[in-house]
This record gives sequence, C-alpha cells and structure tokens, in this order.
Amino acid sequence: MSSERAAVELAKGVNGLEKIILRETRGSSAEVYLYGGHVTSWKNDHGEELLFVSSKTLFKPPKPIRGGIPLCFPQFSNLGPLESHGFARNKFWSIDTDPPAFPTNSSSKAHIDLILKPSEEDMKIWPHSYEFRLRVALGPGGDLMLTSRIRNTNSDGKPFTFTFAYHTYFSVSDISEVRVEGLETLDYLDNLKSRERFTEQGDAITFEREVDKIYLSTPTKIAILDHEKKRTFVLRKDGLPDAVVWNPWDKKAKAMADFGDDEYKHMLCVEAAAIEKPITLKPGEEWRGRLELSAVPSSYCSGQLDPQRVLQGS
Ligand code: TA6
Repeated sequence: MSSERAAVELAKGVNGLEKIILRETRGSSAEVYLYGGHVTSWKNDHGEELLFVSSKTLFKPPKPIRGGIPLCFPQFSNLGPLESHGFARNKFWSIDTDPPAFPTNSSSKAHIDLILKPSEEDMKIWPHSYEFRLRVALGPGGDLMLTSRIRNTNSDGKPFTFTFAYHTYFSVSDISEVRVEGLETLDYLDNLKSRERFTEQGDAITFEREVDKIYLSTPTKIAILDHEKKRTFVLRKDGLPDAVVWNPWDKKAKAMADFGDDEYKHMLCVEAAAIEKPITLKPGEEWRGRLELSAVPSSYCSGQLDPQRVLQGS
C-alpha cells in the first residue's frame, strides 16, 4: 500500500484523543477511538458517513461519546447497580498487540484489535477480572464487523454475569421515512412503560414518536430501510439474541445536553444486544458477540431490494 493510504493508521482525533483509522482498498473507511473502544465513523466507498454522531457530543472523558457505536458492558441501561450502560464506553482501551488467534480469517488488512482489562480502581466498582477483546474490521465490500470476546480471568473461582449491547446510531435521511424489517410479531419490553411486555404488530416498524423497545429473541438479521437515501442497512448478529430500537424524538432530544434538538430526525439506534438472558461466565470461560453491518445502495421500487428477500437470503 505504498501510494495508497495505510490500511491501519493511529491518529489524533477530537481533543487529541487517540483514534485508529481503518481504510479498505476500495475506499470505505472506519474510525475507532481508544476512548471507549468506540467506533465513531463508518464511510462507504463514496466517502458517505453511515453512522450518526451528535454535533453536540463533547469527546471529553468521562462523558461517553454520543453517537457511533458505544459498547454497553457489563450492564445495559439501568439494569443493575452500575452507571447507565456500564463503564466500557468511558474507559481507555489499549491496542492488543498479541491477540489470540481469530476464529475467522479476514482477507482485509483493515482491522484492529483492542483490549480492555480492569485496573485495581475498576475492581472496586465491579469486583471481577476480565479481558474484553474487540476486533473492528472492514470487509472487502465495505462491511463493518465488530467482534467482542469477553473472558472471565477471575483467580478466585468466581463467575460473573453481564448484559451487553452494540448501541449503534445509524445515520438516516428522515426518521419518518425509515422502516425496520425483521422485528414484526416479536415480543418486546417497552422501556417507556416500565419494561412491560408487549407483542409487535405484523408490519414493518415505522416512526412517529419516541420509541425505546427491547425486542426479544429476534432473527439474526434486521433490515433498516432509508427510502429517501435509497439505502438499506443490513444488521447481522451472532451471540446477541435481542435488539433494542431507540429514538428519543423531540422532547428527550431537547433534554439531552449532548444531543441537538432536531438531531432525532437523522438518527436511529438499532442495537444488537444480550439483555433478557444475562450471560454468566465461569473463570476461564469466554463469550463472543459479533455484529456485522452492511449498507446496500438500493431502490425499493426497482425490486433490487425486497427486504423479505434480504432477511431470508444469505
Ligand atoms: O438503548 C436505549 C437507551 O437505553 C435509552 O433508554 C436511552 O437512555 C439511550 O439508551 C441512551 O442512553 P445514554 O446512557 O447513552 O444517554
């Protein structure tokens, strides 16, 4: 890659925070901050940004970055004694220079391995020893893959239990023009109704007000259709049975200091997660949770993309 730009580059980001830039030969790219192990950018080979990051986010630890793909670990939301969504998203991660062999061989050089381990201080908040390895990779076609491997390294024989989410903020043209396919007829917990359980209606999900739902035991593929942009995001997940759908709408948007009042119109969170059945690991055990995102340029009417075909296809 002499003339081409490097597949992996360490650079300074906002407020001097270190980030890694991944570049794929055909032009797609991604950026990951060591702060939070946080993906903040994913661009297709036209250089178009596919993830939403708020113009109001501070990039100032210990405040999490608002947008991109925050990692929720070891606790989703307020489902436990820790801060909302746990602490992984406001810790400094390191580059893992000697990662254990990776289960799948990727032909793309555009990948980076990060690692998070607790400090003595951290152990006072969550008394467990663990290794959280995160591989972020760009595929030849510009797909973005995140693979988390969490290992219990407690030496006191104690198991630990956690919930998890890739809290992905997708960039959309106009939320009222977006449909989500693949969650029809599923049960969900409504976070706006003290997590009462309901069953989703039969049609694709559309948006006209605040939504905050945890869909349970979903298919491994979900499609997010942005008609105006003629683009469909296909989310594939492994080891993550649940999916959270969130849009704060206008009132909540105004109430969030690190979020613009109108920004709710241009983002949608669809989060691959493990929430309903928390994961318990004994010492020496490892859990793997994988997310694969692809953006398919499409025109619904041209039949190029029938969401059902996508969801049923490979
Ligand atoms: O994933 C949805 C959710 O749990 C919402 O309830 C909302 O709080 C959102 O996450 C953002 O949470 P944060 O802690 O980043 O403000």
